[in-house]
Amino acid sequence: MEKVWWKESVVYQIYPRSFMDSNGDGIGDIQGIISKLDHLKDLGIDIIWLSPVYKSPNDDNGYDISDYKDIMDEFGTMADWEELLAQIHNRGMKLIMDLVVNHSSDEHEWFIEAKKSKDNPYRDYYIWRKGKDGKEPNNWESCFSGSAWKYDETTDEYFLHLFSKKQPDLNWENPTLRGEVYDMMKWWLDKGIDGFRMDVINFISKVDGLPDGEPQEGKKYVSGAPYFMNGPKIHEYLQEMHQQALSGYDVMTVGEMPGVSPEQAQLYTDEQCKEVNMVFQFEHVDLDSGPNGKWDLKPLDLKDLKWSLSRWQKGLEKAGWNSLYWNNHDQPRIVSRFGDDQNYHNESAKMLATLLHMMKGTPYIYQGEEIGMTNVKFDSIDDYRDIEILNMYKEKVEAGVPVKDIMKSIYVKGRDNARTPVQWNSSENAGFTTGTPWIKVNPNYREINAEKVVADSNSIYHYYRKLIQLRKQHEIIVYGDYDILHEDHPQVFAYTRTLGNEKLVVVCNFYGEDTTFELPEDLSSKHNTLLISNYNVEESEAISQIALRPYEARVYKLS
Ligand code: TEU
Ligand code: CA
Repeated sequence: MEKVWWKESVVYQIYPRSFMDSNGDGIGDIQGIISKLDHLKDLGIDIIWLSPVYKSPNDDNGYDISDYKDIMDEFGTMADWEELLAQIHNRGMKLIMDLVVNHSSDEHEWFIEAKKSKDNPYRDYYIWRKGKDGKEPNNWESCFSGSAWKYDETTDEYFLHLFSKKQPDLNWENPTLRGEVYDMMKWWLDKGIDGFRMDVINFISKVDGLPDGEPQEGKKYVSGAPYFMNGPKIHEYLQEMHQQALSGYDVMTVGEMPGVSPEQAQLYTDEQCKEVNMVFQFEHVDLDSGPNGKWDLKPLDLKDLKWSLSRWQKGLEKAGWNSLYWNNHDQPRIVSRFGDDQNYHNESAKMLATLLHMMKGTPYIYQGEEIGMTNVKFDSIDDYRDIEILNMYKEKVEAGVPVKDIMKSIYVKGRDNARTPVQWNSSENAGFTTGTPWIKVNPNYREINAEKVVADSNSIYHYYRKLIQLRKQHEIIVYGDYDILHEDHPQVFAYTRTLGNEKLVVVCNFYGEDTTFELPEDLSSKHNTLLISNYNVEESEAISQIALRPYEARVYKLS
């Protein structure tokens, strides 16, 4: 397996709107980010992934782009962005930008033109169809509720939008559009960026004819996923993109790919295929959803998590590469989700960090994760901002679902859990802004904030720092092979890593009760060194039978 920098790096995701506000307008911005770069450098971060900062009407907080080559006014100017890049590079870190090209904003100049007439030169940049029997061209549901089609009066046709009405899908069948995208990518690469995170990039190739999705009892619109996820020309497009835009630059790429399997991920990330370096898969964050999608709440079964993470570790062992994440701007906070943010906040956050960071792949940390930020419960729907939440709420209220039940699903799964402002200190608004924040601060900021955890050597923050340092010190954490231990243990997630004669043993108690874990004789008989743990461990302790306290995690190196 080839050794490269992006396999040995740790990435930190910034969602600019919620990171740090420098001018008191309540909205995070680029100067705010610059003011906090030392926090990231001290943590040990190598690469920053910046969620979109381009011009946008913010229907989906920047994932609806109206100008790919300019900066959103609220975030600053291109000069601010250039300063950001320079300041990141000065600190020896790298910057990857978000590439959102499955769709643009409906306020992008291309779409404004495309709407004008059927023979406009930009018409074919988007996906237009005639209605069928006075209805939408097909029965696909938008990811943000309702039909995936919007009717346009001027030309009496519908356009496709897999996300919001203000995010029309781009037509990748059109070579001119593809060329524009590659030129735009090179324009940013020439500014010196270090790569891209590619938004829903496995949605860009749609099946010819856009067939109806499988009808479902009682549903007007249904998923069209089989006809746009990992579509027929996806590999062709990604290879073309690599060849025409990326090759020749020493950069990294990560493709966000809902619905991807390990087998497909291997094709996307195999170094021979020249598509992307790694993908974001969703299997492990879909395990607590029922058959009716993310709002259909279901408790996590540890067996499922072991099965899923293990098959991804093994699936990309020989070719390809994994990304490792618990959190991003679309996911609820992990300590609230798979940990216990009430009784074992510190212990469970550290256990989850250990479990993930000792695996094989490139780890991603989402802003606030390193200080143990939690989910939030706002009493009123008026305090929520996310379009996915607001559309779902409206649809369910109209369908007669009790508000109490809707709010419960928002508390558990809503994207705004991840989007409350970063809690920097215990001053008003958590030090995020001197004005009124665009979304309320989590009321627990006096207990949970960066200033506090940086000052406390036993904190979640210092634990993350140590995990990152260990990855730099031990090649086995980056390149060692993964194998699960005692797959059937009901309470413990344990595995080994192996590189040559070296072995690592990772043992994590996933629950708030004591338990014991028995190491196989061939491992327990070896000399062991404790690399990290979230509890005090006696040095003399034998490891044949490990007594684990609530959410206890330990990593041993054997020799
Ligand atoms: O998300 C794509 C995606 O898979 C979403 O359906 C996501 O899973 C959803 O938020 C689940 O609740 C990307 C971005 O990360 C997201 O923020 C954008 O809203 C979306 O694409 C459209 O650009
Ligand atoms: Ca601001």
